Amino acid sequence: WEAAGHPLFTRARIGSFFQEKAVLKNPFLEDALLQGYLRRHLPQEVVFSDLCAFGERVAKEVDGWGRECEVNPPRLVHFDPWGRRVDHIVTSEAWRRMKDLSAQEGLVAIGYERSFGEWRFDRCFTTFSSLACVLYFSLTNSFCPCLIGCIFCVIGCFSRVYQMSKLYIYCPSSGLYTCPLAMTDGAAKVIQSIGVSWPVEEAYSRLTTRQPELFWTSGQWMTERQGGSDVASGTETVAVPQTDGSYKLHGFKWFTSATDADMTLTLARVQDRMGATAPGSKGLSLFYAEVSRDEDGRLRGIEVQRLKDKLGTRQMPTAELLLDGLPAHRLSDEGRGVASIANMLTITRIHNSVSAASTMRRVLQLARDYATRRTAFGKLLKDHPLHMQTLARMEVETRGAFLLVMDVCRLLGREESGIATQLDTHLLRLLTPVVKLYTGKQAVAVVSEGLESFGGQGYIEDTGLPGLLRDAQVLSIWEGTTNVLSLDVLRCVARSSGMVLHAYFTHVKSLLAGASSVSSLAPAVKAVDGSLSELEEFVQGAATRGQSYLELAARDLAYSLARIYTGALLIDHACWKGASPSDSYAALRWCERDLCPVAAKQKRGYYDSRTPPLDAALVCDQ
Ligand code: UCC
Ligand code: FAD
Repeated sequence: WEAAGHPLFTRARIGSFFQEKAVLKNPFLEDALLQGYLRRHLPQEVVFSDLCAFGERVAKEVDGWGRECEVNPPRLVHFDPWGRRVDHIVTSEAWRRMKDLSAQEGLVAIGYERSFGEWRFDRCFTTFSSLACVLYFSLTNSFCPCLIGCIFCVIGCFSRVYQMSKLYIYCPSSGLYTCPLAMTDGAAKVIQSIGVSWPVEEAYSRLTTRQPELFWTSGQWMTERQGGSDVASGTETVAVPQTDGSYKLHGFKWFTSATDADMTLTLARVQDRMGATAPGSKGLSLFYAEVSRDEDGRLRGIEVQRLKDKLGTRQMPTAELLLDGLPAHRLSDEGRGVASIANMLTITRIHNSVSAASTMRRVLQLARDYATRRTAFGKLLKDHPLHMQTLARMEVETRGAFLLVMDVCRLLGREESGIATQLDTHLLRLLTPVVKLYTGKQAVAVVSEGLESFGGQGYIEDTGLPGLLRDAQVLSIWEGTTNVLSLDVLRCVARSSGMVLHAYFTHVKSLLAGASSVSSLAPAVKAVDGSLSELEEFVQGAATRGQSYLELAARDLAYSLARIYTGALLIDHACWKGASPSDSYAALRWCERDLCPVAAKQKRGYYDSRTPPLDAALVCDQ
């Protein structure tokens, strides 16, 4: 065209160059660490082939639905054309497809398909029956039922790793459907721990089914206007006993996500005959309610006040609900509401962490692809060492987050399969708030950097990239803010009389012991070991300090726990015989940071009694 004498940019032309977009490829096949981790822990072809096929589906089909959920967000229709109140939350076709897909792919079900009866790994291996298995095999040349049980149990205890790996490749394409799935999983867990019997046996089977037409999702209605963190003081909802033993709930729930759910778990205060309720945590009980409609199509006992206008998570309806006589059943003993819903918090906090790690991974996969397509200053971005250094730093964060998250999933699976040691149980309790608070923050930083790696295009709405950042921002807010979870760390340390920390120190040391002979990792081992000693010293000194000192140190303590443990996991993974040089490099890089900020800040007097007034004066300086 130019050769023919026409200038390139005439009025009607916009130039001939168009940037190729970043392409989402199969997120499972694109993830070397995920594959390595699973190869190390799950030697099963069946898991690989399922994840590979699902990854293909995510890239080719599901990602488009996720986009549709974003551009076609839910809306609330309050009235029908004749003025009757209907409170319909209209969701997109894609959002509804996500529900069916979630059931078909077993995204909740996998976590509960551990139906291997009495055959337990622990029993088989802690008794002489394992010897009997071997004898049986050598005599008959076939597996005895017990050995098969052993194998199944190994599979069973890794069900959570398998399930969460699947969610990990799904999450950024799910249009946030992973949010209702998290709450659904949490509700199933609560029911399982309370006992699968009336009135929740049908609910349990629907929450954990693979059949789309039967599948239910659950809500988690805890937050009220006076408090989302301080649920104990903030909950005003009352439960009025009915003559048949059920209850009617009256109150106002300020945030209820995925409000198109089929059921919910919620908290309320039981009214006595005089209409009085007990205050605080001791007055809260846990309730189960179905979200149903009467013959006129009206919601039973619920009015949807409005949908929230949110920064992100726009794909999903989040509503304010007036509970106006919602029929419900009490699931916990009176006054045991918070303790009973804690199992749900554990599950949803782990899902949150999976989501954080997976969003980091996704933005990196796209940034990596883009770096092979975008040219600046005469060469592709991938050939600019400074650009690759930036991506490499994101990669180190993402690898650390992934290993920390998967380790907590492993611990959860062990606990649920009945093979957890006391150490595992303590670690699971301690690391659940730690992984949630740490990865929630990492996700915002990594995704923000990820957007920048696309230059201006990272800021353009219909690339789909800004939504990743908006959605990441919520990960540190819901399911417990960073500070509230830091205080939860203190709580579990105090309530276990320090046993959770003892488990932590023991396990980190055992991870490091396995690396003692690997010279290339020596600097990393030394760094983690040194930081662990500093942390131990802090903990010993802190035992004599008051509560306000500990609360000031809580966030830095949680960060220290996260960084040191993650360092040990990266080292451990780098020692595995199938590890790559990049695994070692990532471990070395991670361990170059300040792994124990709580020790450094303590030395600088950050938690002394003279600091809070200085902080307050600084904040309030006019
Ligand atoms: O945000 C929400 C849903 C959003 C959507 C879900 C997305 C999921 C991921 C999706 C990815 C895409 S639902 C709202 C979430 N709300 C919170 O997380 C509340 C945050 N606040 C807290 O966590 C507080 O620490 C409270 C509410 C737990 C504090 O309550 P209390 O009553 O003041 O606390 P207490 O008195 O210390 O604890 C009461 C009992 C104790 O048991 P007992 O009496 O046996 O000693 C505690 O040990 O509850 C027990 N407990 C726990 N147990 C409290 N927290 C825990 C825990 N984390 N684990 C085990
Ligand atoms: P506050 O408790 O008022 O916290 C404000 C600030 O104070 C925070 O920075 C917090 O860290 C800090 N803070 C509070 N207490 C302390 C303390 N003791 N020490 C130091 N700092 C402290 N809730 C549900 O129940 N169900 C849902 O489905 C649901 N969906 C949500 C969806 C979205 C998009 C969002 C944004 C929220 C949702 N929530 C839901 C609510 C969410 O769980 C709460 O907003 C969250 O737990 C924080 O509670 P809050 O808003 O009352 O904040």
